[in-house]
Amino acid sequence: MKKFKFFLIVVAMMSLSAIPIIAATSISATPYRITLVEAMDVLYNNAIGAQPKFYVVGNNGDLESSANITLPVHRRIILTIISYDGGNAPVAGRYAKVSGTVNNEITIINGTIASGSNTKQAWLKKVSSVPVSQIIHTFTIPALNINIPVIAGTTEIASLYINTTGSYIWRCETACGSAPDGWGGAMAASGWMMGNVNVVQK
Ligand SMILES: [Cu+2]
Repeated sequence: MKKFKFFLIVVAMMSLSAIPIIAATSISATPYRITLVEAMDVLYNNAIGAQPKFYVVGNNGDLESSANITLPVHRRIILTIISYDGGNAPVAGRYAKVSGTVNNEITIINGTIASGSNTKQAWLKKVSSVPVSQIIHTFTIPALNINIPVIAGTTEIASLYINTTGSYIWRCETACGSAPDGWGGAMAASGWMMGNVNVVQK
């Protein structure tokens, strides 16, 4: 009887210690997928009118606020950014370079907004920078050296890892907002062209 009890205790201890190892392995092996949608013509207020805005596609399929984005630490993140926008915005040249992603690259799928037979398509093209003249926004986390220039009307896919937990600011680095000089409105509003990224064990 005593031997049997000891056996049960050993089995219980083994199974308790094994659970976290199995769970950690299976979670980190699965990529974490997050989709951002960037749209223009979102009513900011009656004085300013429309402003551009980043949304997070929520788990129920709705467009949710980008004011607080949660990302996992030590896990492959597949970040998709879909822009429904046009034109470009003033930006410093250094933000044309992709950084903080695997190989400092993103995959661009041109043609989210089809403009007829003259639209030049670039399906599944990997790039490490884009022409400054094509940038409408950026998705930038300065403290983590993550920078993804966003081309209007384009879908972009980034693969990245973040290796430190914490709370960081994400922001757009183009002057895409309202006055003064394009840095007001959306550019100064959490959930529009800036917000927090919380990197957690997930
Ligand atoms: Cu912007």
